[in-house]
Amino acid sequence: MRDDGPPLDLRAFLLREREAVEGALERCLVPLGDFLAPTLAETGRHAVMTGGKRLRPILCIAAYRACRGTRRAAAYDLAAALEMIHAYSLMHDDLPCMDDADLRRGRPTPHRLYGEEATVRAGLALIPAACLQAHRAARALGCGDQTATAIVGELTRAAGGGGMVGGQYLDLLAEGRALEPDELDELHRMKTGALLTASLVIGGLAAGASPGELAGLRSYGRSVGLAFQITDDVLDGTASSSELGKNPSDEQLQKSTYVSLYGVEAALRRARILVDEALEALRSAVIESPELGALARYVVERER
Ligand code: GRG
Repeated sequence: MRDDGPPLDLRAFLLREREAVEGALERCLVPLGDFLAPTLAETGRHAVMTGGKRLRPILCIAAYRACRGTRRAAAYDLAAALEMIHAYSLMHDDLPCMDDADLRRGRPTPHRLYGEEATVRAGLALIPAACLQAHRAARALGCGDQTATAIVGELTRAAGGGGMVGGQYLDLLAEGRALEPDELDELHRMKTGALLTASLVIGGLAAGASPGELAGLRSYGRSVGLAFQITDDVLDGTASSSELGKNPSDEQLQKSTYVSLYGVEAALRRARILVDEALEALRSAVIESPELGALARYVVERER
């Protein structure tokens, strides 16, 4: 990867991308209102539209561009599907039977506002809605049937038992128990890393990336995904719930974290090494993308 062009104004880039992603999310919520009762549609809207960094769709868009995708505006409709899956995962993660959280992104969690039943149902409705959205958007971007199917397959595998759901299951089993480093890596590669990686691969698939480029994006995602989680643990362990806009903390939930395992300094060192590995993965695959370069660094430098 060449990183010697004009420096990217990351702040402006993120603001612009978030705005475009949110426009696409608004479009995605329209069909949801057609088949969900008004309270459920409102619960889903709260979960999808209440802030957040929008990192997964932004990674998807950056990968699409890095692999010479040209239909930039339409690509946001594809990227939005990743945020719909992410939104469902957060609303269910916060339920009393999981993390029992009151606060997310500085706002009351969906079940505190709309109740558990509405939160479970609206969250579940987002899963097929995201798959449909991904398929429709891929076709609208000009992807053939095979590629559109591969994109939906990538999304569902990342969200399923071998990815996010499997990682969450390991996480719930691990509460109150000290995990070994390899176990913690495996848990987070599934719980957090799988969807982040899928975001990149989906962007690449939609742009018609070569097998080498797809492998490079996958490898970048694997490293960035873990670096992201390590930083998440450091922020969780060092910032207050009002600074982070969420509660309870991992410590309160008696979870093993990269901070409890390595301490803050060593955890951050490992995150930086992973970022270097992510950048090296781009270089090896000859993917030139100042955006993906800046996003890898952002993942460990962010403050929330
Ligand atoms: C039934 C076992 C079972 C699972 C259901 C609930 C669930 C599936 C999965 C939850 C997995 C989960 C919460 C993953 C996300 C981890 C994470 C680091 C979230 C924070 O992401 P950010 O920082 O959030 O990107 P924002 O707020 O910026 O969008």
